[in-house]
This record gives sequence, structure tokens and C-alpha cells, in this order.
Amino acid sequence: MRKLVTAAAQMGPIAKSETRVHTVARLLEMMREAKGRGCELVVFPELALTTFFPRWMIEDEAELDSYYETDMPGPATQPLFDAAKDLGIGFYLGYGELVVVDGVKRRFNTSILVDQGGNIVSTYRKVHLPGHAEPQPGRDFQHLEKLYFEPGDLGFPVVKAFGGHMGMAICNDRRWPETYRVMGLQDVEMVMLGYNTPFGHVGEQAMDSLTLFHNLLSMQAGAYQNATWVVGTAKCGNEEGSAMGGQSVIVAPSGEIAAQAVTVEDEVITAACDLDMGKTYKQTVFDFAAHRRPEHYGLIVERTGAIPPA
Ligand code: CDT
Repeated sequence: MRKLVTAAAQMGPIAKSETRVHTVARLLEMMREAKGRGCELVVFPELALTTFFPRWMIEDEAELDSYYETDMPGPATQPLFDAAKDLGIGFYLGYGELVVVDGVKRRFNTSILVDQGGNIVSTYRKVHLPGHAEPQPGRDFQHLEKLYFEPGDLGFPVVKAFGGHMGMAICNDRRWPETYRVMGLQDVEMVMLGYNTPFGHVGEQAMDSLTLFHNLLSMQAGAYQNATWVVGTAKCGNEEGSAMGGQSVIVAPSGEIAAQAVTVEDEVITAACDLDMGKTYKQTVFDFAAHRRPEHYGLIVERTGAIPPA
């Protein structure tokens, strides 16, 4: 048994006016709570340092820039790294990343994995960006991730850390089987992901009522089909008038839910995750080397959109 006691530190809303210092204080409090409950790793949400700004069309570049981090750690986030080292607890953190390359600003929806020594051991940039690149008329809230971020350019790295094989994804990535399978093929043992999932984003009442069902469905399927733990952490509740789903979960490689949040506020859930638990599946029904048939999977990488038969 390789036990990794893990927390998902769900966040309630972050107001537009909330300072980084205040938000980081909320994260630190949950980090300490997780440590007190025996955790070695805590998973925070996507864009955990600010309100979910892609809901608005922001014309002013300085205002837009204020939602991104140019340094990691920076002055506001250094306390998280210091606490990781002092307490001996690692963390996953999602944030907006702004880098300048050859004089050009590049923006990514990013997550990092920080070890118990306060070192960044992996960086991931969100691949599957949802929403639109232009504001949609008639909507109360936009979803402008395609305007404010470019698709990640780092693939889906899996690294050795915390005694296991650790991978990351961000929000909408959790709906795509390719996300998990690319990591499954690197023998991933735990996928950490943060999310902000507004209700009403599909614009259809019937589908909207299934938002929470789809949240669990996608993570439980990804966990089971790749025999990996999945730790999914929400930012949720009513944020600036936009209601977002909670339901943070820790899913076992069997697809079963080991822990689940019951509020839409700051809430720490934990599970003692045995990183060896996926082995039984990986050696039998999901023995990839024995059973996969990649010669028949070409379309997955050759084709993006579906084309009906002639
Ligand atoms: N943040 C994010 O990726 N949210 C999406 C919902 C919006 S789709 C327009 C998600 O998959 O939860």
C-alpha cells in the first residue's frame, strides 16, 4: 500500500473586490486544516486567486492583466510556498499566467504542483479551453476563455512526486477522455484538477439541470477507465451573481467516490488514497499493453470534428 492522504480544498466565491492577500489567507487556512487532518497534498481550484473573470468582456488591458500572475511565486503567493515547506504539505494551484515572450504577451490558464519542500515540480497549461473568443449577445454572463487564454503548449505531463505518478488537468479538460488517456498511458496514479463550472453555460434548461451529474460522470469515468485517483476541486457558489457548481470529489481508481463536498463554500474534504489501488485494474481489465488496439484509433489524432458516414 502506498498511502497519500490528500485533500480537495473547495472554495466558495471570490468577490471581484477581494484582494490576493485575502484570498491567499483563505487558502492558507484550508492548507493548515488539511495538514491537521494528516494530509500531505492539498488540491486547490482552477483560477484560485481571483474571481472567474472570463464571465465578463474586459476591454481595458491593465484591468485584464490584473487577473494574471507574472511571477510564481510572486509576493502575494510566496506565503503558500513558505507554508508548504513549514508544514510539509504540497499543493496544486490554478491561476492565470501571463508571460512575455519576445515582447509578446502570452496568457495561459495554468496549474502548478508544489512539493512538500515548496518547489514547483510540474506545470500544466489548460488544453481544452471552453466558451468563446467573442462576447455572445443576450447572455447575462460570458465565457471568454478562448479570448483570454491560448491553448496550453505543455501537453499532459505526468511526474514522479509524492511517492507516485502525478498528473494535472483543468476544469473543461475533465470532460474529454483524451485528457485522462494521455496520462493513463504514462501510468498516472493521481489526476488533480480544479474547476469553475457556472450553471447556465450550455443555454439549455434540460442540459443545465444535468450539470452536477456530468461533473461526477466525467471524473468517475476518467478515473475508472484509467485506473487512477482523480481529485476534483471546485470554486463554487454565487460569485458576482453567477451560480457555480460545487461537488468537489476524490474519486478512487474503481470509479467510486471516496469523499465529496456537501457545501458550496470553503470546505476541505480528505481521503487516504492508496496509490497502489489502480494496480488490480491495470493488470486485468485495463492492462493497456495487452488489450489496446492503437491501429484502430488513428481518427482520434487525425480528425478534430465528427464527419458523418457518406
Ligand atoms: N472553467 C471551465 O472550463 N468551465 C467549463 C464550463 C464552461 S463551458 C462554456 C467546464 O467544463 O466546467
